[in-house]
Amino acid sequence: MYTQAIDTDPQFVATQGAMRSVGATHASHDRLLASFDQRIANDEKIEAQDWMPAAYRKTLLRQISQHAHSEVVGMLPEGNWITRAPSLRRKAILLAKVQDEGGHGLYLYSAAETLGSSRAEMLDALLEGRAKYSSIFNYPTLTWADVGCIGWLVDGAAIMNQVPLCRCSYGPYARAMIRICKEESFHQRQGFELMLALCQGSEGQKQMAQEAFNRWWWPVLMMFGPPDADSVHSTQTMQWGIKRISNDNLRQQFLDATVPQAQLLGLSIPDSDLRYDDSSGHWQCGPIQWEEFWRVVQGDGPCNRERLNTRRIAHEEGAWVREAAQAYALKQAGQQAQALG
Ligand code: BYC
Repeated sequence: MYTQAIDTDPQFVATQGAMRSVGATHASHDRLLASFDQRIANDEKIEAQDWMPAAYRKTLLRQISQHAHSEVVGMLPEGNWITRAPSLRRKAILLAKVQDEGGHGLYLYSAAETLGSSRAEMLDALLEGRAKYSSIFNYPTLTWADVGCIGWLVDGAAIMNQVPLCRCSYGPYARAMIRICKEESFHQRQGFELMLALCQGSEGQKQMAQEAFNRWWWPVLMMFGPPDADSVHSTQTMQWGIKRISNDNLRQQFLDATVPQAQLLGLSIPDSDLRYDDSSGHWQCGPIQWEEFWRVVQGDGPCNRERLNTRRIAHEEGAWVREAAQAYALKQAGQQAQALG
């Protein structure tokens, strides 16, 4: 449980109570909103017990729960390779990485819970197809090189997107992101190292690396979200200090960092329009197929059905664990109550 949840300002409780019982007057709402806006302008952190506009709460809940779902669904493409990792060392690394992703899901569900939604409600939204998760996890991992590409490219993209989230205006989300980013950094390095080993290996290994790279390159560029002009949430979330850097700017940062890495690996980038623009000092990619992105986001990617189905089965098969944990917690609470008389 977050400690700030018990550190509640009595004046806030009184204000909330009054607003609930007699209905918020416009004046009191305007005062609260002005104070919230001022805190955002001052770059202060908003905490779970603080007043916040309903729309701020809603968009955070949407983004953090989607992020949590992405971490948990993101365990599946790589999880498929744990039994087939080519050495004990690779298996140990992959196990640790996939376990980290599960941990990220837990921190993020906990951060989202501070906004007033239960984990069961969030999971229902995922399993019933009402909540999104990252488009990238709807692509298959056909060979061992796909595991390298996920680490190098997907986690590399995740770091670009998530480091600015450590400065997010909502405290519990920002703090969760600090540890997540440290772990993502290790994930990215192990992916690059895996790709380096393949690219320095036999002709067959090099070919495997190139083919996997060809599959992941475009979906990873899409992962940053639609172009800024089509991003429905960016303007507001940037005003609120949730999103600090726009989708297109993050995509550009990723491109500039990753093209030289691909060149170092000796991989050819599957984009005949890719060029370095001397005047801006940036790499420019060819047109992104946004129809493919929206198709995947709307549930019609190569693995959408498989991923959700696997999560549904895991949820059903895990029911006994949840029931046992609840029964144990109830028993403990009963024993404690008895001991206190
Ligand atoms: N996939 O207005 P926009 C990881 C949706 S986990 C699916 O720009 P926003 C990892 C968007 O939700 C990586 N949907 O949205 C884990 C919105 O639809 P709704 C996950 C997408 O929120 C395991 C609509 O398109 N990272 O790295 O301002 C192993 C319009 O978009 C996507 C996070 O979740 C997408 N790619 O910006 C390895 C980070 N992009 O909700 C690695 C936190 C957009 O209105 N999230 N949509 O129905 C964010 O930073 C932002 O939510 C996004 C999107 C940049 C993703």
